[in-house]
Amino acid sequence: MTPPTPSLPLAILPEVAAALAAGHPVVALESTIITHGMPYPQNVEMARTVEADIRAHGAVPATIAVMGGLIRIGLSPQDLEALGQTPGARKLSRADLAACLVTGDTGATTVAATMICARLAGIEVFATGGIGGVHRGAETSFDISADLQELAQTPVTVIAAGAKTILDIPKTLEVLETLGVPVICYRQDDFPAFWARSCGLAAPLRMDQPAQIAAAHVMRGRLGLAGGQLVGNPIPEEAEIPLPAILPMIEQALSEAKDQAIAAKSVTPFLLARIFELTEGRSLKANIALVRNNARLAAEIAQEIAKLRQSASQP
Ligand code: PSU
Ligand code: MN
Repeated sequence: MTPPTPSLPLAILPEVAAALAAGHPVVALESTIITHGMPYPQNVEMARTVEADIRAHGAVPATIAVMGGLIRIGLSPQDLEALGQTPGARKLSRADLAACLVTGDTGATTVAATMICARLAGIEVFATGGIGGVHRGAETSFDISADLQELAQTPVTVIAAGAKTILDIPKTLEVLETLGVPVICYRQDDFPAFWARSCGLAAPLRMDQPAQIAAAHVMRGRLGLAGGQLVGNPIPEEAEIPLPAILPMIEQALSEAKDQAIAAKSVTPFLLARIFELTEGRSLKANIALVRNNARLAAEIAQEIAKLRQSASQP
């Protein structure tokens, strides 16, 4: 990995910088899930727990956000707490990142923006909950998350529990295929649907070993293929909310969003917050369990990539 250019507006936490310099495994984490995905204080608690999970599995966590005109790669406990309590934090995707750095606002990175920042810092693996995708009714609204395009152009492997059924999952998989993004399911054939372990559709690829996922990531680089990989890691069985239990709440949240003319960047946060209320917190518990599960797998993949990079650099 080449070290980041000094002129970049990056502030890398010393622990993360030391790990990157030594070629040790690092896992990036997004921050929109903290500011727009969960209520305070569970959001900060979740972020701390996930960081601890990554450490316990042999990697260094780097939560990413924009604060004070800098891309922060790794947040101190105080910064994490402050971010979790910033109600006006901006939601940053590819289109918003540069503007937020210039205005000095506090911004939370989505999957797309986190991938961009991770790459700038030299981090190759990123754990999250669910990715953005093609929204239901996209044929009229044109609402397709920038996360999908980012997966097609930025070389970071993203571990997620699939996509929420607030989205149109078949269309999301079609777009990923068109964009040439490898969608790899971990230890099962079906693409996971966030709260549920399966969406009823097979994913194009399946891998059962973190070392294989790591090797495929490195192979893509060797082939000069742009973009990353999406790994679908199903929610642990004991935390699963089966589709029939969650679907009525999703339908209700979607119809409220329509009635209230919620659009653009507000759609996903609105739906997440409503589903949390409608399930009386059950969705939040599941959400935390699946992010932790993804963090553990990401740490294993990051370790395998670090091993491959190390052996490649030996004479
Ligand atoms: N889906 C989830 N939880 C989330 C998000 C999506 O299940 O927290 C967040 C992520 O940060 C994702 C973003 O990158 O929402 C996608 O937003 P949009 O659909 O506006 O691109
Ligand atoms: Mn959108």
